[in-house]
Amino acid sequence: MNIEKICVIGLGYIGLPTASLLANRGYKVHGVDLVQETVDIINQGKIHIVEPDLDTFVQSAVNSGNLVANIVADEADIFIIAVPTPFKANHVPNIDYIISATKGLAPFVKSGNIVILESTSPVGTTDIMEQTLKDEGVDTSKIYFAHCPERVLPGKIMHELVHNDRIVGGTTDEATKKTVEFYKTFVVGEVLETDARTAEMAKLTENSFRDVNIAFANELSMLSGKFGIDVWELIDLANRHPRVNILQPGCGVGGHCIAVDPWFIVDAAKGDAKLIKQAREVNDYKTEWVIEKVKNSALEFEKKHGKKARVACMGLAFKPDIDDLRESPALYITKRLVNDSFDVLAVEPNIENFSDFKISECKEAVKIADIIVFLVSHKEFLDLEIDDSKEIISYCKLIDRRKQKR
Ligand code: SAJ
Repeated sequence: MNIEKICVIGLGYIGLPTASLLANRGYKVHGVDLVQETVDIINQGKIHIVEPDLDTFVQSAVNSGNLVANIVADEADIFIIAVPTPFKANHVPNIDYIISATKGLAPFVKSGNIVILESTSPVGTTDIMEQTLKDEGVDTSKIYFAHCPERVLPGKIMHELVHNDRIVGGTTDEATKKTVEFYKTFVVGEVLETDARTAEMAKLTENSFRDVNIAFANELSMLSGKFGIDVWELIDLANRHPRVNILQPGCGVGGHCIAVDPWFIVDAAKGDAKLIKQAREVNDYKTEWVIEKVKNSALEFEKKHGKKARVACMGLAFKPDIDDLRESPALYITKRLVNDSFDVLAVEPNIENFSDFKISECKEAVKIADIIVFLVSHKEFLDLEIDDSKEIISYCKLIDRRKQKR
C-alpha cells in the first residue's frame, strides 16, 4: 500500500506527538483539532502542551511543510483518531468525541483507506466507529478499521512512540495486516497482531493492572499507619523476595488514564469486575484518608499551640516532575484543605501561576510552614533543608523517613 497522506484527528497529548513524528518521517500530515487556538499555535510551529522534545518535532514538522493543522479533516490514505474518552457521571464511558470525530470523516474517507482508533476505548468501539460511518451513508466494505491503543507515558512520549511494542487489532484480518504494515514504518518495537476487541481490552487491562497493584500498595500504607509500621521500609523489605514487586503508595491515583480506564471494564462487566472496581475505590479512598490525616494533624497543632497551623502542600501535579494537573489527587487534597479554611501554602515547582490560589516558592514555604505535607516526589523536594521543629508528613517516597510521622 502506498501511503502518502495521514489525517490525525485530535492534536492533544497523543495526536500531536504522533502527527509530528509521522511528519518528520516524511508523511504529509493533516492534523485536526476542534480548537482554533490550538490549530493556530501548531501552524506557527509551536506547542500548546508540555512534553519533552515535542517542541522540536513540531517545529521541524511545520517548517518542512509536512504538518498542517486545521479544524476540519481532509482526504487522506490513513485516518488516526486520538481524541479523549472521559467518563460521564457514575463512571460510564463517554465516547461522544470518537463518534463526532468519526462522523467528521464521512465526507473524506474512501475505498482503500485505513481508519485507526488510538484513543483508549471500551470494548466494541472500533465496531461502533465502522457502524457510525455506515449510518452516515459511507460504503465501508473496502475501508479497513483497526484499534492500535496508545501506550506512551507522559514525559517520555516521543521516545515511547517509537520504541514501545504496539498492539494492532483490526475488525478483519486484512485490516489488521494493513495497519501493522503502516506502524512498522515508524515503530522500532514489535507490532503485535490481534483483533479489535482484544486490542481494546488489552489497553484497559494494562492500566487496570497498574491500578490494582497501586491499590495494594495504598492499602498497605493505610494498614501500616494502623499497625505503627513504616510502609516504605515494609515494601523495601518485602520486595527483596525474588517474586514480590510491590509498587509505591501515594496520595491517590491521578492522571487521565489509570484513574479512568478501569471504569470502562467495570461499566461493561455489570458487576463481574469486582477486584478492578474495589481497586479503584481503594485508590480514591486513599485520597480521602490523606485529607483526614492532614486535617487531624493541623487541628492537633492548633490545640497544642493555640494558633492555626500553616500547612505546606508540597506538589500539586498528578505525578513527579510534570506540570499536568488532570485528575490530580494532590491538587484535590490541597483544594479541599483550602475550601475547609485551613491555612495552606500550595507548592508546585512546575507551575508558575494557578487560577484558584497562589503558588508559594518551595524553600520559603518550608521555612514558614508548621506542617509540611509531601504529596508528590518532585526532584526539587529531594534536598530541601527542613528545620527539626517542623512536622513532616510524607505520602510519597522522598525524604529522610526518620523525621516522618507514621
Ligand atoms: N502511581 C502510584 N504508585 C506507583 C506508580 C504510580 O501511586 O507506584 C500513581 C502516580 O503518582 C499517578 C498515577 O499512579 O498519580 C499514574 O501514573 P503512572 O506514571 O503510573 O501512569 P500514567 O497515567 O502517566 O500513564 C499510564 C501508563 N500506563 C501504564 O503504565 C500501564 C502509560 O503507558 C499509558 O499510555 C497511559 O497511562 C495512558 O495513556 O493510558
